[in-house]
Amino acid sequence: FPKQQTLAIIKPDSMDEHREEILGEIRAGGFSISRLKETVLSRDTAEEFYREHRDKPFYGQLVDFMCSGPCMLLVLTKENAVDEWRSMMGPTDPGLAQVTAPGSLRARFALDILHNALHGSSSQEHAQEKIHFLFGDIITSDGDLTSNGELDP
Ligand code: YYY
Ligand code: MG
Repeated sequence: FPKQQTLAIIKPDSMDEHREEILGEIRAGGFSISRLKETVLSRDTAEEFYREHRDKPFYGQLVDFMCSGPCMLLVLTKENAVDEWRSMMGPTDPGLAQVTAPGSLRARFALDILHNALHGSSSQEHAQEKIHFLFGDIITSDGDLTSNGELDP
C-alpha cells in the first residue's frame, strides 16, 4: 500500500482521561503524526465538519458535543492509513465494538454511540477534504502534505 493521510480527532469525552494513552496507541500502531492541533471547535466549524449528517436525528447533539470542550485534531500518515485507523478505532457504537472488536479504541474508551471517543475519515476523499478544511493543507499526489505556510504547532 502507498502512504496515505487520514484525519483523526480525539473527541472532547476522551481528552481528559485517555488522550495520552490514545496518542501512545497511535504511535505504537506505526502512524506518524504529521499535524497536531488542540482546539475548541466553533459551532460553525462543527456544523460544517459534520454537514453530511445534517438531516439525521442526532445532528444537533453531535454538533453540541463536538464543541463542548477541547478536541485534538491529528493528521496521521501510514500505508493504508484511512482503513488502518478506522480498524484501530473500531465501530461507531461501542456496544457493538465491545462484541466485534474488543481491543479497539472505541471498545476501550467510548462511553456511548454519541460520546465515542474518536473520529476517523471514512475515505481518502473525505480525509483530503477535512484535512484541508481544518488545517488548510493540501495533500500532493505522492501523499505528502503541502503546508499553507503556517508552522506546525
Ligand atoms: O464515521 P463514524 O464516526 O464511525 O460514524 P458516522 O455514522 O459517520 O456518524 C458520525 C458521528 O455521529 C458518530 O461518530 C457519532 C454520531 N452518531 C450518533 O450520535 N448516533 C448515531 N446513531 C450515529 C452516529
Ligand atoms: Mg463517518
